[in-house]
Amino acid sequence: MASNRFVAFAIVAVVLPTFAMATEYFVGDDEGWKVGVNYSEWANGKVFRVGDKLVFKYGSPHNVYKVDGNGFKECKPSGDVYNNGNDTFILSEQGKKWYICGVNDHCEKGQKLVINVESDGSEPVPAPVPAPTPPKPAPVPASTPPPTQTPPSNDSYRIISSCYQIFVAAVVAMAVAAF
Ligand SMILES: [Cu+2]
Repeated sequence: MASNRFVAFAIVAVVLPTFAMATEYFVGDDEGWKVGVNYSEWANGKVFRVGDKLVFKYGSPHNVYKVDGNGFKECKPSGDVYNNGNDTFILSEQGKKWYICGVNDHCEKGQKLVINVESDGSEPVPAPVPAPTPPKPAPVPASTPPPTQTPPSNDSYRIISSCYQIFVAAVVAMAVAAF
């Protein structure tokens, strides 16, 4: 029946996006991570979600520090330095994330990135579940011919169960009687 197909579609439509959409973002795209790129502009309009990845690609003088809002504002590196030129950060929780280059005055010159990570869209937000359950193609009805027309055989039962049909039956009865 059409309703079954609709249900199948609805299930797929709801389940699919929740795990199939992890995105890998290359910071600065082809420009990579360097001085002279406007990373606010780069981030603008992008939607970062829990589970997505942020990849910093760069050449030798640069590095990456994941800092807090203050470190971002004041260009103060803190914590671990990442400097292998291909640093991947998995966005594991919601909220603002700040990244800066700690080399010389690169951060002051704009080599800094702030993003806002949003929920991954699934309702409860548990720790990332590593079990991708594939969307099962809900069984499409193979053998149910839709009996949309009221079969004449069990009218009596239906008439009892429906006031409207009682009314219709009464009208029919009167019509029959009138002839
Ligand atoms: Cu730098």
